[in-house]
Amino acid sequence: MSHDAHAEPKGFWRRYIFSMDHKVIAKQYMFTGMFMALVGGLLAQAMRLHLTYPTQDVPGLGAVSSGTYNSLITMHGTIMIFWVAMPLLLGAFGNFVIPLMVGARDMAFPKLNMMSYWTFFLSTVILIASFFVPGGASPVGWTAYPPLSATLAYSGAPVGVPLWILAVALELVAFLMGGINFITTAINLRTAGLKMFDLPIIVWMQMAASIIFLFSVGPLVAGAVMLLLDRTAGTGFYNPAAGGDPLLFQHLFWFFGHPEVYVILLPGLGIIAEILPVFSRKPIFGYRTIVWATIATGLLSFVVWAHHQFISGMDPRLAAPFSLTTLLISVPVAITLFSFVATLWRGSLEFRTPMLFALGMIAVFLIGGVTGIVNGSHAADIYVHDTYYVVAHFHYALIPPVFFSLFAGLYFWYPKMFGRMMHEGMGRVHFWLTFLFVNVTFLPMFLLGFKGYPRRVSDPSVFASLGDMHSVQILSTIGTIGLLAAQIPFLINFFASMKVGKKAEANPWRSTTLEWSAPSPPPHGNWGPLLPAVYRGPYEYSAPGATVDWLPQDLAPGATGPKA
Ligand SMILES: [Cu+2]
Repeated sequence: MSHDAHAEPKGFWRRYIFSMDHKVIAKQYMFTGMFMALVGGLLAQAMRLHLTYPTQDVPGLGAVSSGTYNSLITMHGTIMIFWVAMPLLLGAFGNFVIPLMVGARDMAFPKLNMMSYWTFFLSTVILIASFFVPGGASPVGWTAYPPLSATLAYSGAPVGVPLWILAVALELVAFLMGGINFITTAINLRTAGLKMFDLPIIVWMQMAASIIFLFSVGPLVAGAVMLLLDRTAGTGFYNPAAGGDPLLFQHLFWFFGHPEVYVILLPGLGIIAEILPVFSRKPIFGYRTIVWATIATGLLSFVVWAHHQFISGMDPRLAAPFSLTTLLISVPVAITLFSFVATLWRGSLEFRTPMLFALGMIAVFLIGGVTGIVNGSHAADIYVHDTYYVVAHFHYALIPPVFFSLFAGLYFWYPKMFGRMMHEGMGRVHFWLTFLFVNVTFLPMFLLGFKGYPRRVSDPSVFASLGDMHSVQILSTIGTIGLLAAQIPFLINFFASMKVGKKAEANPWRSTTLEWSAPSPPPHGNWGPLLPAVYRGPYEYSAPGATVDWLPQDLAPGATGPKA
């Protein structure tokens, strides 16, 4: 029995809790990530309410001191990146689709996979616990820059900061274990006939994200250990008085931090790459170009990190080269986006909910991409660094892959995951409200940035001399309230459809990749006694001479088309 195959578990605990089945582990990551998205979203809501009415209590929280505000922003950023983006885009989608798309029975190391989730679960418990310890949760920002983070006298939170460091370290370990499984499964467990360049794009993107993560995490772990030593053992790695340098931590942090945004972006783009051909009934445009652009993005992501430090006191001679590499990295990403748009060209477009979120992702992400050029140019960055322009930019760059791709992927693979369809009408309401309120929330922040309003300041009214922007603050806060409310139809649809949704066929979207050849939902071990064999590329839609407009990868040669 090959090592990805394991016996069907008996009993509730082995079947649903300590499961080695990639499909169950995918759902565990998904539910945990969705819960943390709610936590992260409510923290953002509290921040917005406080920024709009700094002297008033926030419902459910009471008075918000500047210390509490610092904890709100720290935990919001930390949770959205490490406990929402990572578990949903990698943990859930990577786990669910990779073994099915390569024609395997499970991940290469099922036990390690189970351990990766439970390590992640432990890290989640520790992070949530840090809200309730004496001194409160960490207030040093998700970037945890010293000297604030290295000095108890400055930061306070005597328990919150070390717990934050421990939780993040465990989370990183969990995704290291997950990444090893993703890469090994995608390369070693491909079924007969499935060549590397027959792999669906999402598998390439998940692999690239896992490899980037593997190579970028080391320096951060070293940096965190030195931080903990400075904070608890009195070393001086980041203390100039002791011969150390706080800038060292910034380099170590961003050597991880910037590649991390591609660890999030690439799986998000991968989801879009799977959806566009299905709802355009056309092969993806430039399959190999997208694969090479992904590899180029991965390589370049390691040489741009100091664009976060243009005005940190770093040697100014470094600014121009890092500015150049930063502008360069937008090229392969743009190539991928243009290929996406070219896929739509002359297609027979179907605007089902997955497709709406896919198109919304491209539209909103473009704003994130284009506005990043200002930050990437070291001269222009002097004016916008640490202002709300940066906050607007990175939300426009991160919300599309994290939420628009997430929703696109959820509406798309829900039938395969749960064997039922989500409600299309509610899906459309969810899309249009989310699309509207994302823009109502974040577009006004560019205005605040142009006015010079700094980020991470608890009471913006101290900057009234920059111009009264209270109405802009109110507009942005209305946006966040609308954005949270817009998720209600989704949550109802998501949970209710599990019980009352229309029963799903094996291939409701008439798609060509392998997962749609398995039943909905797939049984333990995914396939019958025989594994599927692959005879063609992943996106053969509207092939000349075919009787129907889709040719599944496992359709034997000579067959003119699958059963309609
Ligand atoms: Cu960056």
